[in-house]
Amino acid sequence: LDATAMRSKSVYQLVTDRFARNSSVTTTCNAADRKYCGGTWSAVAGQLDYIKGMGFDTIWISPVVDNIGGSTGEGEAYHGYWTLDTNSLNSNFGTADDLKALSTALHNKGMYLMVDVVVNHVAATSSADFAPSAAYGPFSAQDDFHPFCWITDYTNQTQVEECWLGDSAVALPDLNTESATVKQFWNTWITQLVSNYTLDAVRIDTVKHISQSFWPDFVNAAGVFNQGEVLNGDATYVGPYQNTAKVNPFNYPIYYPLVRAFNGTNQNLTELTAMVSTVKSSFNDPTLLGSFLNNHDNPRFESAVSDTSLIKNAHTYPLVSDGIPYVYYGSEAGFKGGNDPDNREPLWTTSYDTSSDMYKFFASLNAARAAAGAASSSFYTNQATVSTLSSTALLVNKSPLISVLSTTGSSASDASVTIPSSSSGWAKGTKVIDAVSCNELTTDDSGNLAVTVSKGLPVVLIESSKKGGVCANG
Ligand code: ABC
Ligand code: CA
Repeated sequence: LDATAMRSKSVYQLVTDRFARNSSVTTTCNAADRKYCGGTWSAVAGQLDYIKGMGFDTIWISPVVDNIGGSTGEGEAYHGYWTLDTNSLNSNFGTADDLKALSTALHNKGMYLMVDVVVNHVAATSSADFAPSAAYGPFSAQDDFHPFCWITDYTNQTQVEECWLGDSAVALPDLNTESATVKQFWNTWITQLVSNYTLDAVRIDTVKHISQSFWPDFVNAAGVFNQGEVLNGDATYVGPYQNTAKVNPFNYPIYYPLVRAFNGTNQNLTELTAMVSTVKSSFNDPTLLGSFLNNHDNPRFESAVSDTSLIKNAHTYPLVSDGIPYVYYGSEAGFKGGNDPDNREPLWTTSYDTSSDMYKFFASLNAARAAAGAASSSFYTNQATVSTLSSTALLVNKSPLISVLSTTGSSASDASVTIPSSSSGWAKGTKVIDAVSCNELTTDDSGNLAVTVSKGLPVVLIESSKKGGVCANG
């Protein structure tokens, strides 16, 4: 997938070890134990209809390469980020043929595969006395690494790039990504990985821990769309990774204000609207950022918020605003795990229930997004306007999709807001449908639309004539 093709995709993020396993495996999986639970690529391939049924067309799977084995002070490498030999696959998840079969199975369903890649480091249970060996595959020379030092100050960019992540239990020896051999290796490696497994996109780990000058050649060698992790909430810090380094970051700058906007009733919305403006001025193209509410590194939103309407409003934002939406597995199942490792629960305990309220909710949002994209060729490239309609209602205008998000919560009495014709562009007597309630509304003689927010639920509107698969089942 190139950027143009990726814009219309909607991504489901999963941790391979936790999403699906062969039904003959019955051992208990406690996320808190930080152990392998038996998830595999072939089991993922067996549950693609569950993902597709929610309207997602792309999966991001956790890293696939060989990791350090055994147990450490921080458990096992079930998440896949503790690379040993990047030239081999992690056999806990299957074989090369299994991974190829997953890629093929996706493509046969009109779906796409994004694989997580770790370029910044390998892993070890030693730090100061770490000595690379042949077990590290291509990186067996001391020169392939930056000398040992811990990152202790995240505001010191030299440290962030050249010192090591991790701690004394599991160190992440930092690769010398300035070295010509290391650079050359990675560029060839990513070309081959994409080709061997027919990958459609890559998720790049720890982007800010490598010099910006490393990235343009690497993403060019990948040749497919990339979404990169620059874990920082400051848009002016993250922006240059897109503008100069050619990586498309996840939208961490929006993530923090988004969580704060909905993590209680009647929160102030101006931090979020202000950040939308800052993002617009900091990135060349905000419509290529990765939008998310949950992921594997942060406590699930549901760990702090139990109000079902606040949860739905917060989850709506990434799907109806700018950027490529990412939904973390388990959001559809009401998982509430907090910090890593609790946010990496096994999904098989839910029996892949497609009848839950949240499962259907994500299907409705994806249908609305797809309908908007089908109705207007500029839907994905035009930047949304985000403003407040009242102190508790946010208007997200990404024409032809117009949403009202509310912070009042599920116990609130009905509230009325008006979407003016001047922002919607709707003429008088236009019929629009709410993808969430499936209610149909009609604009008044001035083209304004009176919207009743019921039980604090989000309202996701599109003209009825453009509704496509929205509310196809009633
Ligand atoms: C293990 C244990 C954890 C334990 C941890 C210390 O060690 O499991 O319980 O807490 C992998 C595994 C993890 C594992 C780590 C380390 O390896 O998944 O389970 O944690 O062994 C990426 C991946 C992540 C992965 C790695 C390593 C990197 O998404 O899953 O972790 O390959 C930093 C990195 C970031 C990394 C993240 C986990 O750590 O930059 O790439 N994620 C500040 C710093 C950030 C820092 C963040 C969290 O804290 O600036 O650089 O991320 O430590 C905002 C600010 C931000 C600030 C946040 C907290 O607040 O703007 O700058 O981030 O307002
Ligand atoms: Ca580094």
